[in-house]
Amino acid sequence: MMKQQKKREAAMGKIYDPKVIRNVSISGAPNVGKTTLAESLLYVSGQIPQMGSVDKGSTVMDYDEEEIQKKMSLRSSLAHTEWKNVKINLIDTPGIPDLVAEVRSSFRVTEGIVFVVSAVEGITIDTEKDWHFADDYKLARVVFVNKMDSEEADFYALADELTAKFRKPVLPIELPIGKGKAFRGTVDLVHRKALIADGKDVKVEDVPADMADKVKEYRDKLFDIIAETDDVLIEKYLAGEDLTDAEVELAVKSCTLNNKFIPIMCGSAVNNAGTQLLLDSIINFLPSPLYIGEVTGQDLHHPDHLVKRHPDPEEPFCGFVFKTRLDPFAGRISYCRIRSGVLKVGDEILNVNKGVKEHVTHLYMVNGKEHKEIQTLEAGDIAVFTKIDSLETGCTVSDPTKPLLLEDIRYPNPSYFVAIHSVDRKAEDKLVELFHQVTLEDPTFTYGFNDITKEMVVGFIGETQARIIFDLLKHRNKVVFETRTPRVAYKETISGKADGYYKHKKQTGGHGQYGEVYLRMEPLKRNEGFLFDEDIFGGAIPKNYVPSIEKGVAEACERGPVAGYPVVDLHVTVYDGSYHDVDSSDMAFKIAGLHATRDAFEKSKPIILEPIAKVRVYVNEDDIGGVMGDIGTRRGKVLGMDKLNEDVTVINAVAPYAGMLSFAPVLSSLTKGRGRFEMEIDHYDVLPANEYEHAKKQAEEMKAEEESRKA
Ligand SMILES: Nc1nc2c(ncn2[C@@H]2O[C@H](COP(=O)(O)OP(=O)(O)O)[C@@H](O)[C@H]2O)c(=O)[nH]1
Ligand SMILES: [Mg+2]
Repeated sequence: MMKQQKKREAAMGKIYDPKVIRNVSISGAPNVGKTTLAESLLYVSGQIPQMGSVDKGSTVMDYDEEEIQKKMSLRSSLAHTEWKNVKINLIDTPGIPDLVAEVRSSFRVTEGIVFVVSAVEGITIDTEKDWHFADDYKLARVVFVNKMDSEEADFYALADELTAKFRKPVLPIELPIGKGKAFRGTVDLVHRKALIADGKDVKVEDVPADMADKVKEYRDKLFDIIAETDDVLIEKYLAGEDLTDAEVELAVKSCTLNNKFIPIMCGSAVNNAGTQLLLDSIINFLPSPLYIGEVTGQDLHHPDHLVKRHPDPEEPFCGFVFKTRLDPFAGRISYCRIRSGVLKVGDEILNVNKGVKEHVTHLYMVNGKEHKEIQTLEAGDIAVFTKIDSLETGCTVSDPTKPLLLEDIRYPNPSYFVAIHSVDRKAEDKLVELFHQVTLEDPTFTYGFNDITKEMVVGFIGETQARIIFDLLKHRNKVVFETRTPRVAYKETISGKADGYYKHKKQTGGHGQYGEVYLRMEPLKRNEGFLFDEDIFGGAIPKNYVPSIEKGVAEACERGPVAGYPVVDLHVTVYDGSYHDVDSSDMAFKIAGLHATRDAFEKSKPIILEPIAKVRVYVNEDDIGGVMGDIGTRRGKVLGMDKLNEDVTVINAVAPYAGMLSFAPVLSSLTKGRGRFEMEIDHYDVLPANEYEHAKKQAEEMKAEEESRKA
C-alpha cells in the first residue's frame, strides 16, 4: 500500500487524503499583518527559501503591480505549504471591508480561519465586520495577535477585550514572553513550554520563572472552559488532578471546532515569532475538509432532488469555482475547490451553470503568482485551471455524467453608484469591455446603461472599492473617463383623464397623406405600465392601421410633456377617426397617433414620477436613532426593524433614490464606519412639487448634452 502510494506520488505530484488537508482563510482588518503572517507561515514551513516583505513588495501573496505599489492586499491570494505531513492551503484576504467578495468567497471554501488582530491597533470596526462574517459561515477560528514586537502591545488587555466584544470566551492558549524590543517568544500553555524565536526555528525552553503565576492563571482560565466538554475531564479537573497534554489538546480541538471558545495565539509575523506554534495549531485545532463533510447541490437530472457529496475521492467529481483572475499572460485563472471525487489532467468536466463541457488540459497548484503544474487533485483540496473561458466565479464543475449544481456565493447588493462619462464612442466601447472584465474578478461590481438618463452607471459596495477599481482602470488600462453623481431616472405620468385628437393631412404633389385619430387617455395605477386598446366606432379606421397608431402613441410616450421623461402608467384607447382610400398609410396614422397623444397629454394634468428605493441599513443599536433621523431628512420612510444578531439591527425603509445617492458617506460618518446599507429601486411614486426644478434642470442638461454629441 505504502509503495503504491509513493509510486502515485512520483507520477502525479503528491496527493493528500482529505484528513490531512487544512484550508485556511487569513482574515482581519487591513494592515494588521495578514500578508506578512502568510509569508512567515510559508517561510517557516519551508515552502519558500526567503521571507519577503510587504514594504519591499516581495511577498508571495501581494504580487499584483497595484498591490506592490500600494503596499496592501487588494485581492485574495492562494498559496500552499506542508507542515508535519499536513497540506495547508492558505487564502490571504484583503481586509478592506468593501472587498467583501474576496472574503465571502474565501470563507466559502475554507473550513478554518486564522483571524489576525494587531496588538497595536486592537479591535477596530473592520475587525468586527470580518468576525461577524465568520460567525455567519460558522467557521472555526484561532485568533493571532500580531505585532507583539511593538512597544504599545498590550496582549492581556486585548484578550479581555476580545471576550467582551464578541460575547464568547476568546482565551489565550499562548502567552507572550516580553513585549516590544524585549519580546522573545511565547509560552505554549497547553504544553507548558517556552518557544524562543530563533530565525525560522524555535528554541524550546522551560517557562521563565517570572511567568509562572501568569501561566497558572491562564491555564486555569482555559481549563475552566475546556474541562466542561467531557465528563471524565471535569471529574479529573475538579478533583485537582493534572490533565495530560493529550487530553488538553483534544479538548481545545473540540471546543475550537464547535466554536465553544476561540483560542488566542500571539507573535510577531515579521520576526517569525509564534509562527511555528500557529502552524501546529492549524493542523491540530482547525478542521479538515472531513469535519464539515458534505455539500448539498441540486441534482440536474432530477431538479427537485437534492444530492449530497462528500470529500471522498471515490465519489463522482464535483468542484466549485470561487475566484477568477484575468492574467495578462496566463489568461483566465479559475480557482476551484474540489468537493468530491478526483480531477485529472485530460478529464472532461461539465461547467454545470453554462451546460458546457470542457477539457482539463492543465491543472496547477499555486503560490501567489507562481504556478506549479500537477496531474491530479483529490477531494478537499484547492487547485487552479487556466484558460477555460466558460468558467466564472460561482460556477459548479462536475463529472459530466453526474451533474449537480452547488449554491452560488451570496453577495450584498451595490449601494454606491457612479455615472461614467467617457470622451468618445471608442473609449465607451473599451470601457464596457473593461467593466465586463472587472465583474468577472469582482462580482459585487455592476454596470449598465440607463436608457432614461442616457448614462453608464456603475455600482459598488462602497467608495473605497470604487477608488480601487477606477485607479486600476486609469493606470493599468489607460482609459480616460469622467465620474459624476448619477442622474435620477425620472418618469412622467398623467393624473387626469383627457381626450386627444389629431388629423394628419398633407397634399404635396403625387400621393397625399391622411389619417385622423380620436383617443381617450386615462391614468393607470402606479407601476402598471402602459396599456393600449382600440374601440373604433363602426370601422371608422381600418384595423390594419391600428398597430401604426399604437406605434405613434408609444413614440409620444418616450418624451413626456413636463420635462421630456418617458410617460408610464396610462391607458390609451383609440375610439374614432377617419381614413382616405388613397392617401392613408401606416406612416400617416403613426403621425396622427403621436400628435393625438401629445394633444391629450396637455389636457391630462401630467406629473413627474421618481424612483423609490427599498433600503436596508445595517447598524448598531446606538446608531439607530441618528440613522433613522437622517433617513427622514431624505424623505424616506422607515417600515420596520429586525434584530439580526446581538449587535446588528436592520432598518427597513423606502426612500427616494435621488436622496439615497449621497447616503453612503453620511452613513459612514454617523456610524463611525460601522453601518452599511443596500438598496435597489423598487417602484415609482409621485415627485413632490418642490422637487420639480431639479428634475427639469436635469432634463435640460441631458438635452444640451445630446445636442452637443450630435454636433
Ligand atoms: N512591528 C510589526 N510590524 C508588522 C508585523 N507584521 C506586519 N507588520 C507590518 O505591518 C504592515 C502591514 O502588513 P501587511 O502584512 O501588509 O498587513 P495586512 O494588510 O493585514 O495584510 C507592514 O508595514 C508590515 O511590515 C509585526 O509582526 N510587527
Ligand atoms: Mg494583506
